[in-house]
This record gives sequence, structure tokens and C-alpha cells, in this order.
Amino acid sequence: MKYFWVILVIGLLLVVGCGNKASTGNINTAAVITSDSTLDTPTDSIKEFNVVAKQWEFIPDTISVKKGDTVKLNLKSVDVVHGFKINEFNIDEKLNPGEEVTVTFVADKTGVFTFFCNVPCGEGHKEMKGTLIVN
Ligand SMILES: [Cu+2]
Repeated sequence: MKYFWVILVIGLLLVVGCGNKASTGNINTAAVITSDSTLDTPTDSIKEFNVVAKQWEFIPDTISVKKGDTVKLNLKSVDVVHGFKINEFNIDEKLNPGEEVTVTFVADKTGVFTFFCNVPCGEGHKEMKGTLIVN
């Protein structure tokens, strides 16, 4: 029976030893992520746009910024309730008529992204969209 305990303790030591190795690996991974994120440090630029939403368009319908820019959008519907959504930046706003909604985000990835109305607003709803370009 004594041998059982000795084996158990040795086994536990081995498990703890492996656990330490695993957590060391995690620390290394975290360090890599941290150094990557420094590449995405926001630029000093704030790009501000006034965007009007109306049946069935956004004006302007194309917004261009540079990667790292802080983008500030002042959104306003001038007729009925609309939505404003950009999936890739987790933006999802409801635009009540006459109310200005401000959205601020960092354009931290390059690409061409679609913003669109996600509140049914009439026959042209499905075509109510625009393009966000991040270079
Ligand atoms: Cu709509």
C-alpha cells in the first residue's frame, strides 16, 4: 500500500510538471499576440463623416479611410426608421428619424466592407447599402 502512495505522488509531480510546461507555452503565445497588436496601434487620424440615411440609400454611399484611422460616423435618418450595420466591425445601430447617432471605431483591418440597412424600411430596403474601404 505504501508503494501505491509513492506512485501516486510521483504521478502528481509529473502532471504538475507538464502543467507548468503548458502554461509557459501560453505565456509565449500571449507575447506573440501582444507584439502583433502593436502593429495595429491607431494612427492619430480621426476621420469624421456625416452620413444621411433615407429611402433607400446612404449619402455618402462610399467611405474611404486608412487602416488605423479612428472612424467617427454621425448617422442620421431623415425619413423613416433605418438601421446601420457593418458586420466586420460589430456595428449595429438603429436610426430613428431626426436623431443623430454617433458611431466610433478603429478601422483595424484593410478591405472592402459593406454597410447596410437592417431595419425593413420599404421596397428598396434590400438595396440600401454602401461601401467602407479601408486601405
Ligand atoms: Cu431598410
